[in-house]
Amino acid sequence: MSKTKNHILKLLFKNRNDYISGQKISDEIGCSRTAVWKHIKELENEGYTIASVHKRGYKLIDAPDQLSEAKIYAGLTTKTLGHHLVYQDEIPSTQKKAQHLAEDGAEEGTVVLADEQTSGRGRLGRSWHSPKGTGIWMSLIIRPDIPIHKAPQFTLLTAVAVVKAVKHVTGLDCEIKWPNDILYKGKKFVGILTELQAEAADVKAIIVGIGINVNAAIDDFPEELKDIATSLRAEAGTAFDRAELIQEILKAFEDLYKSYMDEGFGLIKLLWESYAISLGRQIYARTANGTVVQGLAQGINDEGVLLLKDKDGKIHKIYSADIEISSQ
Ligand code: BT5
Repeated sequence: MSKTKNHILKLLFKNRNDYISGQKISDEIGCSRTAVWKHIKELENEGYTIASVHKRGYKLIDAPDQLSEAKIYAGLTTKTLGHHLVYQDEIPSTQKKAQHLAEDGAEEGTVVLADEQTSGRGRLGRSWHSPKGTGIWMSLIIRPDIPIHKAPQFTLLTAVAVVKAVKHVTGLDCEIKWPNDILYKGKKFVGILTELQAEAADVKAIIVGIGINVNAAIDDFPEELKDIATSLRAEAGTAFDRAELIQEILKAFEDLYKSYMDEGFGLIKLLWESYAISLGRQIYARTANGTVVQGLAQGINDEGVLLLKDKDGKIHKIYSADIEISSQ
């Protein structure tokens, strides 16, 4: 979207409850009223409903579920998170872009968001299906002053933020599967990827990638995902406004992040445990080197590490793994 059109859209969102005159828009932006009118027509062609009344001006009535910086800013209630927003219609991976931006010194709270990813990534080099127009693909850059061994706690913090936001926007109660999946009735619709930039033992930046299937139809999923994945629309039977969900996630994340920095991991641990499906169940944990540990999931410790008790009563600390929940 052109800069001028984006600016006009921002003004329309900002004045959503009122008319804004063509003259005022053209004064603020520094273009002619004819140019304003031309851009308004273009926005209407893109699916925006804009009332236009003689002598009063323009008023935004309805916006399509099309992501844009303007739409996200308009309802953002955070203090800083997302105020620096990098939005692209198409990108290889928001995570990769955020990594580069963080290396170049991007400020804390920067968010990278895209409507489509052409090489979305999961953990361990896996791919993440990120089609156009139906999901949330975003990466947050934060710079907490913490030692690196605490960074995995941010995967859990993020999961709690997403569960809360999903409940708020859709009413659905979903569950967390350690460490980074959010499921609804056993099917995955959210993946979280937490990556780290460090200097010696300290965190320089944490890049939190969040992928959410919002309005995708199951039929459109690739074959290998049809049985294991779902979307919010498929579960609720109705489509959701992605911008609203993004705004809620950023708010929930910012609040939990503040609680974390002020008071530590305690509250997040409690909330996480209340949403977790794996606790008290028999688990198989397969680590990256292929070792499998089987045991009863006891809980997480203060660092967010999963504790498994094997049949001999020995407690294993699982730092990173794929887990499978036994049906017994
Ligand atoms: C994850 O990895 O679940 C982390 C996914 C993070 C994606 C976000 S999107 C924004 C940011 N930019 C990126 O490039 N990535 C992040 P993992 O636990 O390794 O799970 C990957 C597995 O999930 C795949 O091997 C598939 O089986 C499955 N999968 C792939 N796409 C999926 C989708 N859209 N919905 C549900 N499951 C999916």
